[in-house]
Amino acid sequence: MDIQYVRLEEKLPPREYKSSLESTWCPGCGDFGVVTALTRAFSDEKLDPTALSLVSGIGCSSRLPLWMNAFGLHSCHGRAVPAAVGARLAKPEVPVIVTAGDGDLFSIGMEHFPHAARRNFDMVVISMDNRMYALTKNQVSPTSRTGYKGSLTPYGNLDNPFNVINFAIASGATFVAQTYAGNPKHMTEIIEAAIEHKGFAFVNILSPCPTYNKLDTFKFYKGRLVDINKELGHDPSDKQKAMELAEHDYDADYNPDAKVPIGIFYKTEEIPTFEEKVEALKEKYKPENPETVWDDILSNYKV
Ligand SMILES: Cc1ncc(C[n+]2csc(CCOP(=O)(O)OP(=O)(O)O)c2C)c(N)n1
Ligand code: SF4
Repeated sequence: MDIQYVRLEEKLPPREYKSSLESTWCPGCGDFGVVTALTRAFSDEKLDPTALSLVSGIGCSSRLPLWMNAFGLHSCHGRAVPAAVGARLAKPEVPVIVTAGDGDLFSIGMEHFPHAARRNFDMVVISMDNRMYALTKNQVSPTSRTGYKGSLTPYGNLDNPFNVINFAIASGATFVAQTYAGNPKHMTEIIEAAIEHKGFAFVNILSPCPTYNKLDTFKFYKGRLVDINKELGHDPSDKQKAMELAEHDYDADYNPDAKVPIGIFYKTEEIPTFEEKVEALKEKYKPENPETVWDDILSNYKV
């Protein structure tokens, strides 16, 4: 069953998707780039600000819905994904975009991510990955590099970073991509592809925090990024290759010459979305046809 999003007849200019509130982010924060890319993508996709939901958790990055002109739910720390699932099920014709931090999604909110992914809800989950907790003033997150010095790890992080790309693929996400806050064109293309994808789309955006994170800076990413689709010809239907390519990101922790891959790692549209399955059930058991329900239920009890 094909569920279509509400779309405008004409494109709105990107600025129409921004709210009048003044941002409280620090000058130079990578997250500004994410706002720019989202407004461009919403404009290109002709999304209607009155039929668009942005859901976040808590963190610097999770403030994003405040700066946007759309419905926004600034929920609880770690609960962006389940709140977004509720929005999806209530109104399947309204696109839902989660924008949250790597801490929000992969520390306290970790248990929600794989279950939303495997159920293949048709939504976009964006991690604004600054590789630490910024709002609470610089603690390590699951994506922090080994050796990262945060306020509670003055001798350096002992943990190995978590590979969010491979986790998303292994969880059953049907679209998995990575992009970079310093490249608005690439970010916009990836966000548009994620919105157009039918199913659970995960986009990791490498978004530097110049105030606290002195390792994962714009300077660090400069010259390291490799577009796996355009430069390496990666075919996103190749799941095994996708997982191999994603490993390279994490070499960057140990090898100063390592490259950081961006692009669409994995994509399949062969798996139905949860919302499509619900619509099919509603159609099968619609009120005009009540005996179907009883036939099906009673058939389970036949001896
Ligand atoms: C239940 C709960 N636990 C802890 C906190 C404190 N807290 C607020 S934001 C945050 C981490 C934010 O990191 P991240 O999600 O990566 O976002 P960033 O600020 O880096 O953008 C924490 C631990 C909280 N607000 N609520
Ligand atoms: S502390 Fe870092 S992540 Fe938070 S607004 Fe400032 S630069 Fe951005």
